[in-house]
Amino acid sequence: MNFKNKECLLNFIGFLFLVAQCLSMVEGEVHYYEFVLAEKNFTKLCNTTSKLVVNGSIPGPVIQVHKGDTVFVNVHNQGYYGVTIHWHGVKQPRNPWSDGPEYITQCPIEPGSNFTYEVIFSTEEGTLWWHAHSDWTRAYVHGAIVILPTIGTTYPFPKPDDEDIIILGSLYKANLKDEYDFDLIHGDNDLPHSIAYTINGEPGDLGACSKETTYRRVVDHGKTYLLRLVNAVVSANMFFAIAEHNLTIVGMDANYIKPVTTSYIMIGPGQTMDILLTANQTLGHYYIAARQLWSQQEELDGFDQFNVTAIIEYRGNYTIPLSPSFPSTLPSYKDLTAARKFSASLFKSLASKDHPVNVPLNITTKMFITVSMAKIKCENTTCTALEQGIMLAASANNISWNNPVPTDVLLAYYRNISGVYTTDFPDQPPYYYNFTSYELPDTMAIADLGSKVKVLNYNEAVEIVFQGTNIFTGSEYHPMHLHGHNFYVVGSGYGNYNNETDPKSFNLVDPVVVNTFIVPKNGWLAIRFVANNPGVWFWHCHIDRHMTWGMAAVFIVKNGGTTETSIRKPPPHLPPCKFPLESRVQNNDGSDGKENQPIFI
Ligand SMILES: *[C@@H]1O[C@H](CO)[C@@H](O)[C@H](O)[C@H]1NC(C)=O
Ligand SMILES: *[C@@H]1O[C@H](CO)[C@@H](O)[C@H](O)[C@H]1NC(C)=O
Ligand SMILES: *[C@@H]1O[C@H](CO)[C@@H](O)[C@H](O)[C@H]1NC(C)=O
Ligand SMILES: *[C@@H]1O[C@H](CO)[C@@H](O)[C@H](O)[C@H]1NC(C)=O
Ligand SMILES: *[C@@H]1O[C@H](CO)[C@@H](O)[C@H](O)[C@H]1NC(C)=O
Ligand SMILES: *[C@@H]1O[C@H](CO)[C@@H](O)[C@H](O)[C@H]1NC(C)=O
Ligand SMILES: *[C@@H]1O[C@H](CO)[C@@H](O)[C@H](O)[C@H]1NC(C)=O
Ligand SMILES: *[C@@H]1O[C@H](CO)[C@@H](O)[C@H](O)[C@H]1NC(C)=O
Ligand SMILES: *[C@@H]1O[C@H](CO)[C@@H](O)[C@H](O)[C@H]1NC(C)=O
Ligand SMILES: *[C@@H]1O[C@H](CO)[C@@H](O)[C@H](O)[C@H]1NC(C)=O
Ligand SMILES: *[C@@H]1O[C@H](CO)[C@@H](O)[C@H](O)[C@H]1NC(C)=O
Ligand SMILES: *[C@@H]1O[C@H](CO)[C@@H](O)[C@H](O)[C@H]1NC(C)=O
Ligand SMILES: [Cu+2]
Repeated sequence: MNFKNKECLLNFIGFLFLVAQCLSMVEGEVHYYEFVLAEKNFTKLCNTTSKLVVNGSIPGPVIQVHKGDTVFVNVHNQGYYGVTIHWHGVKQPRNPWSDGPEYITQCPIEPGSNFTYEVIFSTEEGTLWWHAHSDWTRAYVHGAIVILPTIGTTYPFPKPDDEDIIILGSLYKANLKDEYDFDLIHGDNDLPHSIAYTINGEPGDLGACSKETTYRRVVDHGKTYLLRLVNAVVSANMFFAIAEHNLTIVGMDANYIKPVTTSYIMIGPGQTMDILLTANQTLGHYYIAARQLWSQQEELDGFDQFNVTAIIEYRGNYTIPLSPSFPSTLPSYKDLTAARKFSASLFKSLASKDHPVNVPLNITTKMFITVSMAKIKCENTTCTALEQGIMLAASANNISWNNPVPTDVLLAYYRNISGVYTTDFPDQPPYYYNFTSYELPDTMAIADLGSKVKVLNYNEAVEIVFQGTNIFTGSEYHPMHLHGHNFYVVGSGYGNYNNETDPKSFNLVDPVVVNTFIVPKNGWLAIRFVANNPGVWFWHCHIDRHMTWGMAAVFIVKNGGTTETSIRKPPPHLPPCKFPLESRVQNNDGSDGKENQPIFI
C-alpha cells in the first residue's frame, strides 16, 4: 500500500492519527506538466529561422521534483513531423513505455496528437535532462531536470546560497531536419555540422549579432552557487571553464561524488555535472566559456571552432571592464592531455552510509564490445558515398544498429511479434586485432547492418568493456549512454584492454555511478551493473553522428518471477507505428513480406 502526499493530506483532515503512518509511507509527490511542441522563429547569429521547440523556448521548461517523485508529462505535438521525448538518466523502474527512444520503446508522437509520459524517479538526486529522441530534433528540444533531496534530507555538502542551470547546446543552419534527412536517404558520407555552440540557448559575445542576448548571471561576493551543467550539444565533447574561478564537481548524472576541484571541465554529450562555484574573486565580469574537443587526427570537413560564452557579473559598485576576462584555463580544441585528466579515476562515489555503493562482484555476463567507425554494404539502396554500394557507418562489435521496421522493439517484444529484431548481439567482436593501431586496413571496417539485441536475465550481473578502435584513424572519445540503468565505472585506460592485467586495477570500492561515461580515444572503459530493470533499453554513443551511423544496440532485460519484477502494462494510446520515412537504410523492398504492415493496439 503506497500513499501519495495528496491522500495523506485528506487523511490529515479526517484522521489526524493516520498522519504518522502516512509520512512513513510517502513515496513521492505527483506532478503534471504540459509540453507543447511547435515551430517558432528564432533570430540567432543574424539569421531568423524556424525551429521546433517545447513551449516556445530553447532550452525548454525545467522539470523540478524531489527524489522519488513521479511526473506525468503530456506532450502535444503541434509540429510538422513525429517526435518522441526521452527522460535522460531517469531509470523508470519497470516502465520502458515512457523511456522515449524512437523505434526502440515507442513510435513517434504524430503531429496533431499527444502522448502522456509517466516519468518515475527513484534513486536519482541532482541534475538530469530531457530531450527529443527522434533523429536530431534534440538540438532544440531539450531542458533540465532538477531533482532536489527528499524533504527532510539535504545535500552531502554545505547548502549553496543559490543555484543556476547552465545548458550547453549547438546551433545548425536553417532546416537541420531537412539536411539530416537528405544526408541519410542519400547515404551521404557526412551528417550535418553545427555552426556554433550555445549556453542556455545563446551563442554569446563572440557570435555575430549575439552580444545583446548573451546569458548573464549576477552573483554576490562571498556566496556559493550550485551550477547544474548539462551537455546537450548534439555531437561534441566540450571543454568548459570560468575565468579566474575554480570549479568543484560534487555530482555527476544525479549521483553525488567525492568533490573534485578543477580549473576546467571536459563533459561529453549526455553527461550532467553538479558544480559548486564560490564567488570570491575581485568584483568584476568574468566569462564562462566552452569549446569543442576535437580528438580526431583528420580535419575532415573541419569542425565547429566556435567559442561560446556567458558572463558572471558580480553585484556591487565598481568600474565595469570593457570586456570580461576570458578563462586562460580553457583547453584548446586538440588538447588531448587536458582530455586525459577527465578519466574514470578522477571521480569517486561517496560510498557512505547515506550514499552506499553496491558494485556487483560476481559477474554473470561479460561482454567485450568494440566501438568503432565502420563501413557497410548497401546493395539495395542508393548510397554511393565512399564507393559504389558502400556507406560510412559506425558499429559496436561490428554490428551497425538499424532501427527496426515496422514497429518498435518494445512492442514487438511485449506482443511477441517476430521479424522485428534478432537476439544475437555478440558478446565479443568477430575477431581480435590491434584495435588501437595506426595502421589498420580498411577491410577491418566492414560491419553488418542489424537490429540485434542482447537478452539479459533479470538480476544478471553484467560487466562490459568498451574498446575504442582506430579504424579509419577515426578514434574518438565516445560518451556511452545506457537507458534504464545506472552503471559503475570500474576502470578505464589507453591502448588495448588486457583481460588479465587490467581487471587488477579495477575500482570496486568507490567507483562513480552514472548513466553516461566517456570511452577514451584509443582506449577502453569497463562498467558494471545489475540488470534489475525489466524492459527494453537502448544504449548508444551520445555523439549523435555516431549513434545515427549505428554505434548503438539494445538490451532486453527479462522479467523476474513476480509482478514487482516485471514490465508494467502499456499505457493507453501508445503512438501508432508507421513506416519511418527517413530510415538510414530502407529495407522496403518487401523481401521479408512485412513492409508497411501497421501495428495497431
Ligand atoms: C507549456 O505551454 C502550455 C500552453 O501554453 C501551458 O499550458 C503549460 O503550462 C506550459 N508548460 C510549462 C511547463 O511551462
Ligand atoms: C517565421 O517567419 C517566416 C518569415 O517571416 C514566416 O513565413 C513564418 O510563418 C514564421 N514561422 C513561424 C512559426 O512563426
Ligand atoms: C543565414 O542563412 C542563410 C541560409 O542558411 C545563409 O546563406 C547565410 O549565410 C546566413 N547568414 C548568416 C549571417 O549566418
Ligand atoms: C490527447 O490524446 C487523446 C487520445 O490519445 C485524445 O483523446 C485527446 O483529445 C488529446 N488531447 C488533446 C488536448 O489534444
Ligand atoms: C585553482 O586551483 C589551483 C590548483 O589547486 C590553484 O593553483 C589556483 O590558485 C586556484 N585558482 C583559484 C582562482 O582559486
Ligand atoms: C575562494 O573559494 C575557494 C573555494 O572555497 C577557495 O579554495 C579559495 O581559496 C578562495 N579564494 C579566495 C581568494 O578567497
Ligand atoms: C576561439 O578561441 C581560440 C583561442 O582564443 C581562437 O584561436 C579561435 O580562433 C577562436 N575561434 C573562433 C571561431 O573565433
Ligand atoms: C560608487 O563608487 C564611486 C567611486 O568610489 C562613488 O563615487 C559612488 O558614490 C559609489 N556609488 C554608490 C551607489 O555607492
Ligand atoms: C555467482 O552467481 C552464480 C549465478 O547466479 C551463482 O551460481 C554462484 O553461486 C555465485 N557465486 C558466488 C561466489 O556468489
Ligand atoms: C538486395 O536485393 C536482392 C534482390 O531483391 C536480394 O537478393 C538481396 O539479398 C538484397 N541485399 C540486401 C543486402 O538486402
Ligand atoms: C598496436 O598499435 C599501437 C599503435 O600503432 C602500437 O604502439 C603497438 O605497439 C601495437 N601493439 C601491438 C601488440 O602490436
Ligand atoms: C581475453 O582476451 C583474448 C584476446 O586478447 C581472448 O582471446 C580471450 O577469449 C579473452 N578471455 C576472456 C576470458 O575473455
Ligand atoms: Cu561516439
